[in-house]
Amino acid sequence: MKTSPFQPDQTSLAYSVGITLDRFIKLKQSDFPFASGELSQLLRDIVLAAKIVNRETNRAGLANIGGAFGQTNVQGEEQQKLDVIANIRFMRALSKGGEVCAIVSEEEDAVIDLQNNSGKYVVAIDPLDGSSNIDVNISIGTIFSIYRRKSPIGSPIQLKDIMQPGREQVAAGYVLYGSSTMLVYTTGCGVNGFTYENSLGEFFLSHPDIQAPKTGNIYSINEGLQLEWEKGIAAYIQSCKERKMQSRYIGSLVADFHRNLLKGGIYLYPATQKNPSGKLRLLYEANALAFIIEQAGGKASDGKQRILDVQPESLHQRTPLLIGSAQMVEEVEQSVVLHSSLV
Ligand code: P6P
Repeated sequence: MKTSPFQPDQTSLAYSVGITLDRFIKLKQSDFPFASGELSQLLRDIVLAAKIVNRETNRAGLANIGGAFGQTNVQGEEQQKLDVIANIRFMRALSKGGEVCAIVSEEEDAVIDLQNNSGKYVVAIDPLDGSSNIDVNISIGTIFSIYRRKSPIGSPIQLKDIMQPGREQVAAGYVLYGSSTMLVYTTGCGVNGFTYENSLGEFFLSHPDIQAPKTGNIYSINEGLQLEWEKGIAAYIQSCKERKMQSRYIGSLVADFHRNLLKGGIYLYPATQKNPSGKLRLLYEANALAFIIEQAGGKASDGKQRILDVQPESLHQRTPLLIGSAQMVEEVEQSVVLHSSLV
């Protein structure tokens, strides 16, 4: 159908290039009939911090802010300087923005209670995932989830505000600091991607209405851990090899996830001897990507159940993660069930 010159085809580059993220957030606010603008403002606060972290990431090598910070985080992982900087930037933006009452961060042991009696939202965030890749200039990312608090506004933060299953998210997204910097997010009405134009300091809509291919030809897993996989995972990966699929593993979750989201594929981080509950974190890694992939038509599972249905029991809880094209996730789930029944 020919579009009128005054109604540009929304997939055209001309259309998308003109839309900044800020304008898009405003336009999409109408998706929420009772929206009063707080969620929009919260998204803008996150975007501001992302722009600052992007700048810091781009200059890490020159400004001697790459490399190790000399301390370990609550996970016992060696903190990189950029980890610490990114955490500070997001904490500051969310605190000053005024829309958030509590934050769960990979870099913080406990919940950060912002003592903000008017804050309606809780944010779970991995400020800089994959930061061990900084020194070798491999893409890294920020991952965030946004929840509405459950307890009354103004009352003390309660466990039920923090320990919400992923299906309760009102928004989720990631920033990929790569060959270009992108921000991809959902508020439950589809998934849209924005590319940062450094010279203008703006994100522009570049990937409207992202749809995950139903299947794909890429599998992403750390093959060095093959001897530790359960039989169902090993059998599935063997079948990928027999079908001559492509093995692509960057070792940076956001980068691997983003490629598979756009091209079709599956990322797997199953339970291993070192990480019997999986390596990745439920609250601030798996849940956000699971919300995004489902909104794009894909799937996310821990091998037994939908990631978004997992009831969190602890802040830094780990989970096995099988995420990507729907048919591929279904296949590996079937393989896990089949082989566990054969035990
Ligand atoms: P491994 C980075 O440390 C991370 O959390 C993810 O970004 C990445 O996908 C995974 O761990 C890599 O883990 O054990 O394969 O090095």
